[in-house]
Amino acid sequence: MISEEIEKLEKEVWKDFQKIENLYHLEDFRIKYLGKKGKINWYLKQLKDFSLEEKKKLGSILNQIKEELETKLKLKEREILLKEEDKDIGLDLTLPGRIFPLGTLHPITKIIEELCEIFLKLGFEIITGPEIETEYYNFTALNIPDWHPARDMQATFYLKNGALLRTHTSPMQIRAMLERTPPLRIIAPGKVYRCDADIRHSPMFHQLEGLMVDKDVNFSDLKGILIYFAKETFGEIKVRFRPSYFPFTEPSLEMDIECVMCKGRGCKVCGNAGWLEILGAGMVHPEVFKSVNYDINMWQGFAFGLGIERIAMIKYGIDDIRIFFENHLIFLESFK
Ligand code: 2NL
Repeated sequence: MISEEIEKLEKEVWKDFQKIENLYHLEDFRIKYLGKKGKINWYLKQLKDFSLEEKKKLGSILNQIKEELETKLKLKEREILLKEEDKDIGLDLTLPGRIFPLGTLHPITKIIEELCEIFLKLGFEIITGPEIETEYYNFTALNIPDWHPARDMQATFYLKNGALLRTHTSPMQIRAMLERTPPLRIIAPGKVYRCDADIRHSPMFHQLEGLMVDKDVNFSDLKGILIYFAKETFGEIKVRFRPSYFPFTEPSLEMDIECVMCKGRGCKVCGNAGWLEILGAGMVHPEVFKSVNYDINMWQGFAFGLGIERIAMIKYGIDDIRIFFENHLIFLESFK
């Protein structure tokens, strides 16, 4: 008798329902009884051979079971999900926390922060300024003559209406001198641009410049500051000074550190010299002071400039500057 069979089915359904413990059981159960080819549908299909009266009676019993099951399954599913969530977030306090992927600061940003920190300790102040400049702030005020090769199209990116991308960080310091009155102790880090690209040059790179102006600053103060800076950056290391030339300083010098690779014996990195050039510096040229209206009989100053990528390459033994700008995650994450 089909009605007895349906009664049996109902009992079986509720007995089986009690056994559901997780989402897998629940899905198996749903397929077995409520699926297209499930048991309830199977009986519903059998009804086609019965009388209208029996079809109505048995059909409504089967549909009732179906409806009740659907609501109970929904409740059961919520109950299971809540239990699983408890397991996940609250109950097992010995589980390690979830790890979210975090980015890192770019190695160049890190070096800039480290270098700034050294000068902040010495009482310098960090300044910023525009990357789009005029010939006046980038060249003229720095005593770089009209005929100087640095002004050529091959070296400088010119924009419309006489604007250009700054080729060094010095224009920030010119602006700071015009805005302020001495004494002055400033550090200007930032992006600079030059028409140049190979394993040692990138069209965009970073510099950091420093400037101190006061009534009684001399070449020894400059050397003292630079030696302190080299020790803070590279640890106990030999340094040497060489005379040099820049249009904006007089006298000018360059500082070398003993080659970190070969310890002065000579290698590929230092071109067998045993020394690596790390910065240029000098006493601010009187022509520069004149262009910012500082009285050259009252004020003296020193300035220095260095390439951030160069410092980072020496520090981390990197031989191709382009790696800093190619965004390989393996490279970037190695600085975590
Ligand atoms: C280098 C050399 C240098 C300066 C930058 C400077 C700035 C002002 C006045 C005078 Cl406003 N001088 N800056 C001075 C000497 C050297 O940079 O090799 N940089 C990568």
